[in-house]
Amino acid sequence: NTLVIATRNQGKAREFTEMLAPKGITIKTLADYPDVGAIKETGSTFEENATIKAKAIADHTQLPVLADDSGLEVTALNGEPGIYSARYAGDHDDAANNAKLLNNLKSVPADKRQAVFHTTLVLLKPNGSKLVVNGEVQGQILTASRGENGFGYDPLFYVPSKGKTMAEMSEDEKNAISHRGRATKKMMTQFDNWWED
Ligand code: ITT
Repeated sequence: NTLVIATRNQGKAREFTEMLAPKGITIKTLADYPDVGAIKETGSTFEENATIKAKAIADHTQLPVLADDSGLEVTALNGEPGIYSARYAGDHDDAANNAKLLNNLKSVPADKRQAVFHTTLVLLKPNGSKLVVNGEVQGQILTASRGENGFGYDPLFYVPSKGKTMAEMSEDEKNAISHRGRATKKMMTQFDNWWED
């Protein structure tokens, strides 16, 4: 009765653990599998990369797996950083990524700073049974960080309908409207079918 979340990102792990709590299943993450090496995300889409992560961990653990590939698509940057969001500034360093984003947008005015957060979730069993769902949320990139919660690009991602950045929201508020929250809600409606499959 165990689901492995194929992530090393503690922010993602925290959000999924909270959202999946009502399911009453045992959640593990890659923190429980320290012997798993780096997984090369060689795909060219969110779905390809989520599937690569899910397959590697389903093969390794022989357990059902949830993988998340996500990123920020900024209109004025032709959709960048997109699938490269984690390593935008080289290493996976949230502060450096945010600084690079602000720098690349420094001449872009307030009304041209639209962005989308995208998540693709892949559920995969060792027997090959697979479920794919997507979620998105629209926002704007601010010119300076606001808020202390969340992770990654959250302090720069302003959601007009809430009047807050993602980092100014509580975890429940973020999960209610975020790309990952929306994808997870869709996943939940099909989860039991997949789990029994
Ligand atoms: P795993 O592959 O181990 O899951 P990762 O952080 O490398 O962790 P991704 O390859 O999917 O994950 O990279 C997504 C990046 O996009 C992530 O590192 C953040 O910088 C950003 N991101 C994704 N979801 C986010 C969110 O809810 N809030 C802020 N930034 C987010």
